[in-house]
This record gives sequence, structure tokens and C-alpha cells, in this order.
Amino acid sequence: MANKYEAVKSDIKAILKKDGYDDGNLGPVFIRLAWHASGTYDKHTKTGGSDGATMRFAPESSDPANAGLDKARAFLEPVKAKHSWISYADLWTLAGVTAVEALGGPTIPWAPGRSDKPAKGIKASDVPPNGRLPDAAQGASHIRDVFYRMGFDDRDIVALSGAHTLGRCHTDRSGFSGPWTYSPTKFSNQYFIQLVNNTWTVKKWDGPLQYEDPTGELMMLPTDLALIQDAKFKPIVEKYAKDRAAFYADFAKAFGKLLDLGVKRQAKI
Ligand code: ZEM
Repeated sequence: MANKYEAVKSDIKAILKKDGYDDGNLGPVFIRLAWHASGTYDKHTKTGGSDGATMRFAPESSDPANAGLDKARAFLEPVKAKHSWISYADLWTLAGVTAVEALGGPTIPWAPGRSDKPAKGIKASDVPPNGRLPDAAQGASHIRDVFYRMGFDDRDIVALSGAHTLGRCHTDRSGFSGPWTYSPTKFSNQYFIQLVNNTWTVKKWDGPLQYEDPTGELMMLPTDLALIQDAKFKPIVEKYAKDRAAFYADFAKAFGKLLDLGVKRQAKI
């Protein structure tokens, strides 16, 4: 990677630790930003994806699925101000890559070359419609519909879901609450270990349906539990719970592919 991108990476790395914010690190929300910027891709119409950085514009900016990502984008503004030549689309995806690596995850293949759709004259039809990102309240067939539309298979789906080893749910963003693991700022295969080895029951509360472990400290979304309820997903979850290296290799490949969906590069870099 060219030195100027390494310089951006090191400035992103420098702002990750943040006392008083969640578990003290912006990495998880940067990874979610990179994922939501990319996960709108539709292979049939070749629309959506990280190219264009369309999350700056309505309706994508106000998609309820993107609640809280305005904060992630704002945290990156000082980096953008310092390196004004970089596109938002490259910056947001690079922030996700940098966070995975800085939190102890695998090296993610990433190449620059995304450009930003200009704000001037932007129309709603230039922006992917809301509703393309997965709905945590649903099950395996919905997950497959969404990720197959992006061009992923079952193994990719399970590998990508392992990102939930990091971060947490916020009642004021998604309505859900809590972290998936005891180490939400350390990349690991803990998410799969928890899914397989812990006991998950419906949480009794006023919020949306989610699951909790016997301590009540950890959580799973309905879509997370779908991964051990589905006969094809479950063996992959079990494999990653036992084989951290296999998860890291598959995650790196799938996350790199996700960030590149629909990217049209102007010139060879
Ligand atoms: Zn998530 N995710 N996600 N995810 N996600 C949340 C948080 C995070 C789903 C989902 O609904 C939610 C992937 C797949 C799927 C991360 C990364 C990746 C939250 C909590 C929800 C509700 C948001 C909040 O309240 O702040 C669903 C349904 C998914 C697929 C079926 C994939 C793929 C990811 C990356 C590769 C991360 C890192 C977080 C934690 C964010 C944070 O702020 O801590």
C-alpha cells in the first residue's frame, strides 16, 4: 500500500482508544461503519456498496439500520481534515480494516480507488434504498437473502458474523442491548465459542426479542442464534469455535471482498 495510505492508517489507529466511549475503543463502530457502507450492494443491479460514500446522503443517512453511524463518521472527520485528498469511501473502509488489525485480527486485503459521489445535485435514486441491510429480528432465510444478494455463500456469512465478537448493541441505536463477548475490544473467535458453549434464553425485558446467557451480561440477536439453529450454518460455527486460524483466514477474505463490492476504480493504482 502506498505510503500516503499508511499515514492515514496510522492516524486512524491513533484515535481508536477513547476513554469514556463504550468499552474504550472506536474500533467496533468503525467496523460497523465499513460494513454498512458496503453491505447495501446488490449483485443483480450492481448498485450500492462502499463506492460513492452514499451514506452521507438521505435516505441512507437516515436508514434506521445506520443509527449511530453518524457518530462513527464524525470521529473520522479529523483524519479526513488532515488527509483531505482521501475519499470518504476509502476512509470509511480503511477505518474498518485498520480497526480489525489494531484489535488483533487478521490482515485484511484492501485497495484504494473508491470515489465519493458529489453532494451537488445528488438524488435519492443515486443512493441505495433503505432496507438492504439485515434485520436482526429475523432468521436464517432472511440472512441468506441479504448476503446471497451481495454474492456471499454460507461460509462467508458465518465468517463475517464473527465480527460480533467485537462491540455491543445500544438501546438508543438498534434498540438491542449489550455485548456478545467479555472481550469486545479484542478480535477473537469468542463469538463462536459463546454461541456453541453458552446457554441462550429469551431475555425478559421491554425491549426487542434478544437472548441472554445465564449471567445476563452477554447477548445474542435472533440472527446470531439462527447460526446455530440452521443445519448448514451450525457446523461452520462449530468449526470456527475450535479453529481460530480458520476463522481468521475466512474472515479476512470475506471482509476484504465485502469492502470491495461494486467498487469501480478509475485507474490502476
Ligand atoms: Zn452487526 N450489528 N449485524 N455485523 N455489528 C450490530 C453491531 C455490530 C447485524 C445487526 O443487526 C447488528 C455484521 C452482521 C450483522 C458489527 C459488525 C458486523 C448491532 C448493534 C446490530 C443490531 C448496533 C447498535 O445498537 O449499536 C445483523 C442482523 C447482521 C447479519 C445478519 C457484519 C457482517 C459485520 C462486520 C463484518 C459490529 C463490529 C458491531 C458493534 C458496533 C459497536 O458500535 O460496538
